[in-house]
This record gives sequence, structure tokens and C-alpha cells, in this order.
Amino acid sequence: MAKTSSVDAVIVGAGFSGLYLLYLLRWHGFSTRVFERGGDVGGTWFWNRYPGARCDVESMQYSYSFDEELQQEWTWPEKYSAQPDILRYIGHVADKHDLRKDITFETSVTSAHYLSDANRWTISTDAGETVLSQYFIMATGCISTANMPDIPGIDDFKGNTYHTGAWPHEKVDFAGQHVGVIGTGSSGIQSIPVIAEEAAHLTVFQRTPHWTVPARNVPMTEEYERIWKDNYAERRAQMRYSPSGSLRSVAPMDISALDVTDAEREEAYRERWAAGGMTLLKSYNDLLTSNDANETAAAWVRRRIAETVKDPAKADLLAPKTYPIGTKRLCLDTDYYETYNRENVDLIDIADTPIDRLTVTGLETGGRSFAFDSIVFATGFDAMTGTLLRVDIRGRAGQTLKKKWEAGPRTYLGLMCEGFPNMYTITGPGSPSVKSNMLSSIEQHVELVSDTLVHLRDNAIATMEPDRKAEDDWVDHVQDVANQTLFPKANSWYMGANIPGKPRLFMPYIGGVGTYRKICEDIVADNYRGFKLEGSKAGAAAAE
Ligand code: N01
Repeated sequence: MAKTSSVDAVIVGAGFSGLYLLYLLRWHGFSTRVFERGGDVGGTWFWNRYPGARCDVESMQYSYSFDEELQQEWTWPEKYSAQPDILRYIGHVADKHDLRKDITFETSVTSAHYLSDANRWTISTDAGETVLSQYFIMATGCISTANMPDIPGIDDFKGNTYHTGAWPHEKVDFAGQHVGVIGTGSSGIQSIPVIAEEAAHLTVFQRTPHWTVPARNVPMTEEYERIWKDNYAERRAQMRYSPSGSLRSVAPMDISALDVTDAEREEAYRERWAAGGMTLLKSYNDLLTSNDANETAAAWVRRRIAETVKDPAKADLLAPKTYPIGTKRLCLDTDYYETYNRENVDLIDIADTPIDRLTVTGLETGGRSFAFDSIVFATGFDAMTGTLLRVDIRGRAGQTLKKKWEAGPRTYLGLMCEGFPNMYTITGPGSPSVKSNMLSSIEQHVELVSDTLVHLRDNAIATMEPDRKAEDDWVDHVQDVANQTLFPKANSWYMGANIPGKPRLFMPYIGGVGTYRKICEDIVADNYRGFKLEGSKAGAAAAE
């Protein structure tokens, strides 16, 4: 018989956001259950264990700020941490705060239905459990549903197949193998150099070349760590109100790329290329708003590719030409272009000749057959909405989230949806989320939700949801801000363009982390402007 229990809050997901939320809600005295699909904490870092997986935000910044003792005692081995080190950190946080005891692992939430009369969510899992909860919080991350392309014959292949976003826990040994990698986004760009070193032969299938710049990852030095730790309070405060939720190693320049000489531009790009990381895009203030300005950086990077890759035909294929630099997620790499100088690495352009089918021994494309021992799908995610829409979520009057979002996600602040009372999304579509240092955005949303639940409890407010106009205005604002940039020009997963049939619109809020935080602060200070706060707790409890 199905088990049924009742709690104040159900959280879905035990990644960075779910864990911090559990910590805060528990601290505030809310009874809380967490359901997690994976076998342990970690979220994206639990699943993305592919060779070369590491974070492209510096670890001193891609880490929790809420626990001063933790941020002082923890030591990161490298500037940009590898996946095992990040997972170890998350595991340590779970241990330190004894979080696992409230988490049910290897359990997926399959449905969440709002019961108007009782003002409760009834939440069911694939383990047959049902939980009644006043608050339902999706902390499921933005890139947690792997996109496996629908290629004919995928079950015919007799070799091994892997997806970077659902990598096995045991070591995959490519030694002596012929390996194919499909996809050249961040996951492909990180894994290709590492697989190339191990495999006998690697063939990369590229549909669209991605822009990538050197990460310049280095071991952490005591001095660098000490400077951060001595200045954490001030630096974290700056991060919270910065455009991207992170601080740059080279200061951004508030000037147009078109208002300087060629020699000045050359020097600026060289300095940032040498420093590594995302700073290149901050060289000038209009690289992501002006085609002409953007093209100065794009042409400069194309020249670096041509300098690095010895085979001119490969270099030409690797140089993006169809969309502005930075409008798909800029990748950070270690020796990506250099890898194409290896004799055991081939690059196959599938822009005009998609993969026709997988066969028993490999795959066919463009009239050619390729034989492989293993094929790696580095084909990305049904990002931002995919995981939310896989759960059967129904709000007032049985309205499904799928129906509400059929033309694209509609949220107020990326936090709540009209018609879905007391349901929250952490870093949901319409918030800075993936256009920021995720840790800054996660902490902001988690603290906002936790403070809000305390406010509701203290004021005996039974239900909270956005009003329709506030939501409509926010959806329009998110698009207006995006349309002032070059981002909509790329067929990116930000636009939903990587998933056949997905509505095309820019999903994250690109107005900036600091701007967004101030908007949220104003809204809260103005008695949660744009939200309907209704009913009394006593009434809700009586109805239960
Ligand atoms: O996924 P992607 P990802 N046939 O969608 C190709 C974060 N992340 O996993 O560009 C052939 O970027 C697709 O081609 P195209 C980060 O936010 C962070 O690499 O659509 N090819 C593309 O080349 C990142 O942006 C880190 O034409 C197909 C690739 O597969 C996000 O996760 C590390 C295809 C998918 O690239 C996603 O990155 C890793 C098909 N049918 C990820 N379908 C760091 O922190 C798709 N492709 C460093």
C-alpha cells in the first residue's frame, strides 16, 4: 500500500540548491523532505562525470558563501575544480550539516498536484510514496535532463554508448579503442582532449563549431587562496551585486570596441586571452550588443584558431562563422584546438549531412561509414524547462504546467507561476540562472524562498502566487532585455533551439545578477508586489 505522510515543504533535487534550501528550512523549523533521483547528493556534479569534466567558474567563487567556517577551512586544489573535487565538496557540506537524513535518494518525483480545498500539494514518487506538503519547491537545476538525439538505429549499435550528462560511476577505459564523440559544446570540448589522449583513435562529429577560449587552469596557490579568504566578506558582497554573480580577474572596460584603435583592441584581447576564462567577452561594453563590435572579437579568435590548428581545412571547420561569439555559452578549454593536431584525431563536419543512422558497428553520415568501439553523446540537455515538464505538475483547477508553458515558460521572476500556488522554482526560467555564476544565483533564490516562507508563516498567509499581470509583464521584460542583445541570433539551448519542437525564446534573464537582486529586494520591500498573498493558515489547516 502507498505510504502517505505530511510535511511543510517538499524539495525536489539534492544539488547545490536543494541542499542549501534544506539546511535553511530545517533551521527555520519547517519539516522538510527532499527527493533526489541520483544515489547521492551533487545534482549536476553527480551525473556529469565524463573525462575532463570541470567547472568553468573559479572555485573560490563557485562555492557556498553562507557558511563562513566552511569557506575558510575548505581548500580547492585547482583554480577551476574538476568534477570529483566539486562532488567531494558537496558531500562534505552534506556531512557537516547532517543533510542526508532528510533526503530520499534514487527516487524521482513523478507528479505534484495542487489540492485547492486543502491548500496542499500531493506529491508522488516512482517509489510509490505520496507526500502532502504546503510548499513544493523544484530545485532540479537547469541542465539536468540529458538530450539523447533521436537517431535511427540507436539500439542497433553493439559497442558502448555514453552520454556525458549520465556518465557511469566506474572508470570508462578507452585505451586501445576507436571512439566517436558527437557534439562540440562545453561537455564535448572538455572531454575531447582527454579522450584523445587515451583512445587509439578519436573521431569528432561536429554540427556547429562552438567558440571556446583557454581556461588557463592552474593549481591553487596558497597566496591566491589567502587573498580570497582574507577578503571573502567584501568580495562575496561585490559578487552578489555584480552583473554575472562573479568577479573577473581582468577588469571589464566600459567603452565600445569600435571606439579604440586596432592596436588597442589587439592588446586588450591578448591580455584577456593570456589571463584565460570568460574575461574576453568583457573586453568592451558592446561585444554582446553590437554585431560590428562582436565581429572584432570573433575575427580575433578565428585568427588564434588558424594559428593553433596546423591543418587549414580543420582550422576552417573549427572556426565559428554563423553566430556571434558569446551568444552560445562560451566554452573554456584546455588544449581543445591543439588536440586537432594529434594524428589520432579526425574531425567530421555534419552541418549539412546529419548522422543518418547508428549501425551494428558504428554510424553512417554523408555516405560514409565509421566503425567504433564506443560512441560518446556530448549532445547536451533539454535545458531549463525539460526537467520541470517531465514531472506531471498540476496547479489550480488541474491546469498542467505543460499546458501553461506550451508557448514557452511563463514565470514571475523565474520563481513562481500564476495558477500554481506555493510552488517555487530555484533558478527557474526567467531568472539569471545559467547566465550567471550559478552559486550566486542559487544562494539568492534559496534565501529569498526561505525568507518568504518564514514571512508567510509569521503572517498566517496560506497561499502565495503571482498575479497574471505581474507575470505577463515579467515575461515581456525578459524578452525585451534579451532582444537588446545579440543572444537571440544563435540557435542555442538558451533559446530552446537544440530540442526539436521546443518553443524558441530566450529563457534566462540577462538583465544581470545585481539588477535582478535589487528588483527582488524592491518587490519584497513593497509587500511582495505582483504576488497575491491570501487566506489564513487556520482556514487551510481546517480544510485539510
Ligand atoms: O551541451 P550543448 P553541453 N546531431 O548543448 C550537438 C553547461 N556545462 O553538454 O550546436 C549532432 O552546449 C550540438 O550541436 P549544435 C554549460 O552551461 C558547463 O556541451 O546544436 N550533434 C552541440 O555541439 C553548457 O553550455 C560546463 O549544432 C548534435 C552539442 O551536441 C551546458 O552545460 C561543462 C545533435 C551539445 O552542446 C551544455 O553543454 C559542461 C545531433 N542530433 C557543460 N544534438 C562547465 O562548467 C546535439 N548536438 C565547463
